[in-house]
Amino acid sequence: MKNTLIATALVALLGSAAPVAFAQADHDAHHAGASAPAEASLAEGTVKKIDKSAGKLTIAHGPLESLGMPAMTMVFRAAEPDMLDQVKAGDKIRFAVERVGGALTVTSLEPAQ
Ligand SMILES: [Cu+2]
Repeated sequence: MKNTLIATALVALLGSAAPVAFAQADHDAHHAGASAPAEASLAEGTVKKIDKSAGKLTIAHGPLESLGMPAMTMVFRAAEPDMLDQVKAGDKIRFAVERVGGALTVTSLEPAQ
């Protein structure tokens, strides 16, 4: 009887510990960020300049956690030339940025409400 109780207690202990261990692993993977999916949270920014001939735009952006970048004003490549027709200097936007071939590239953007 005593052995049975100990065995039961062990099973209960292991049973409750396992999900915690898995949750911890997921948490760490999420923060590694190296392979963060494209739909990761959008950054916020204000368009400062559009350069259609170069296919680039300048954005004053907030902190970009996925890139470990503080708020700053900088130039991004536009993934699609059409994106540069959707915005103008002074527009507030929400945008996704990815490193494509070494260049920080805006892969999607939308007007901020
Ligand atoms: Cu930046």
